[in-house]
Amino acid sequence: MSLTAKMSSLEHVKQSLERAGQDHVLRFWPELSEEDRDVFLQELVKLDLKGLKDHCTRAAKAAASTPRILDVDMDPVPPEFMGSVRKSDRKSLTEWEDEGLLHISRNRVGALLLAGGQGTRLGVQYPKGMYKVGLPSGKTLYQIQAERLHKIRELADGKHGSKCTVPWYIMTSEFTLAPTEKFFEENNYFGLEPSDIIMFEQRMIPAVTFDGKVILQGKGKIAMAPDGNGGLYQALVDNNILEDMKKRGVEYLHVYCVDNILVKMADPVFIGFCVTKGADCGAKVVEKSHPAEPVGVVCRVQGVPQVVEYSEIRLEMAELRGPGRELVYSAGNICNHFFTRTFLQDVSEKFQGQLKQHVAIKKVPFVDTCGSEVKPSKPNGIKMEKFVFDAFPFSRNFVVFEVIREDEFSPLKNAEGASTDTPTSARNSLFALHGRWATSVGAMLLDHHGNNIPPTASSESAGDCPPAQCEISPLVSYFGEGLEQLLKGKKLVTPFILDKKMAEKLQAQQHS
Ligand code: UD2
Repeated sequence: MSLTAKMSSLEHVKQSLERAGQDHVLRFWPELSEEDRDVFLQELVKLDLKGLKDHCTRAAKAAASTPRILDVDMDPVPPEFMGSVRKSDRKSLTEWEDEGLLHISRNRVGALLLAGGQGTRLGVQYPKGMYKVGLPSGKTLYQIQAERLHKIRELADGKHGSKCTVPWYIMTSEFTLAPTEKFFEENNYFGLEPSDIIMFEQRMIPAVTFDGKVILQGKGKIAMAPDGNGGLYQALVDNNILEDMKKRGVEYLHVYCVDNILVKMADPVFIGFCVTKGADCGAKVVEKSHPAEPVGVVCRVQGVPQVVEYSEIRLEMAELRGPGRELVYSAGNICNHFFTRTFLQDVSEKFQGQLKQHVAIKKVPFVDTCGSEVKPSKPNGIKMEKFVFDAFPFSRNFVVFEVIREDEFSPLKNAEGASTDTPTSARNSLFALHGRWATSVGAMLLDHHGNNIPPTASSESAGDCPPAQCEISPLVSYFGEGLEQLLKGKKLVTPFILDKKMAEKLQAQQHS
């Protein structure tokens, strides 16, 4: 940029900040080096300066008001809009799966990963998907997901004689884009076609103090945060992702969050169920483990589908039970959604402005008026976020699909030492599931003394006795299929890894 252009940009930024009541942002400008000024100016030019005043006022106002209780007009989702793995017969499940596999084989299905979060609770400085959960294979969450995508394509191709692709859209943020790109490149895209992995960035917005001032994180740096996983809808427009989907013929999207080690990528059963029901939008749920479990409840408010977060529901409502003692509001959101492309297009183009804003009160490091960096010991800042499920109210045909927690949901949220959702609980859930797959086809799991280890129903029921370490590569089995011919009657000394090589060896033994 020429000097004159720079001066005029600076002048424009200055005036806009003054108009927004945010002139403190340039307080340390005179102290900055020429290089830091250039970087800061570029950052400021990219900001939505017109909307800044509104953003700051709205944030301060929202943080000052008491959280809304939404449960007054709440109803469970009516049974006719619900499907359930537990309550369905084998025939229906197979039909849904066949329907899903057909669409996959015709290149109509894509997977979309929400990976713009900062993973603060886990406490790592890199994207959560790069986390190694401590499996015997050493795989990361990204690798597990990539391999499940591989396998689901293979299963669809095997059934339909196709050669399909399932594009993998990955929404990142300023924090996660570069390391994620590098990681995929270094790992050779886990064997997937690089052109089928489409990474894009969501927007960042400034964190604000309780009196509505943009927080300066450094003398020449504003504290910015991603705009929540509901930033997806804006990001789809910003990055022409919907056009890309259209070009590829993708009609159905499986949208999911990064941290569930058991996620069924592009799950054909879920997709088949939603398509069969003619849904434009769907949510996978698990039965809540107890009334106070901190997950959102998928329900209807004034007849409109939505997720009521645990902070928006009173305990007496969460505890309500039906005639069979079952929880009335039991549909726990697991951030696994189905959207048609046209629905995404509608939300992104027509309803963007109507999406709710949620307030998160956080500790945000800042520079004080003397220019010293401060790490606050108590919350001092407001981050505004949109949530991906806030698109549900715009659905014309919304469905819910309940799956079995032990088979499909074990999120990695917290660092080791926390009581739930840790690397150990995630790993154990996977071992327990894979152990059940192996024993259900007639294998025996043994410890290194040769003693039989019984399969565990779940990682939690294992208590002090963790499940046997049995890890089955997604490249061998997506959801327990194809194992009988390999494992029937086998005694497996744990830790046991069934990877492709081992599968080929076992196959060769069968034939010899
Ligand atoms: C999410 C769900 C919650 C429940 C839970 C189950 C939302 C808003 N909440 O809660 O209802 O289903 O998961 O595990 O969906 N992300 C972005 N950009 C952002 C912020 C987050 O892409 O600006 C991603 C993040 O990388 C992750 C996903 O969104 O993959 C969920 O984010 P989270 O872990 O912060 O959400 P959590 O656990 O509070």
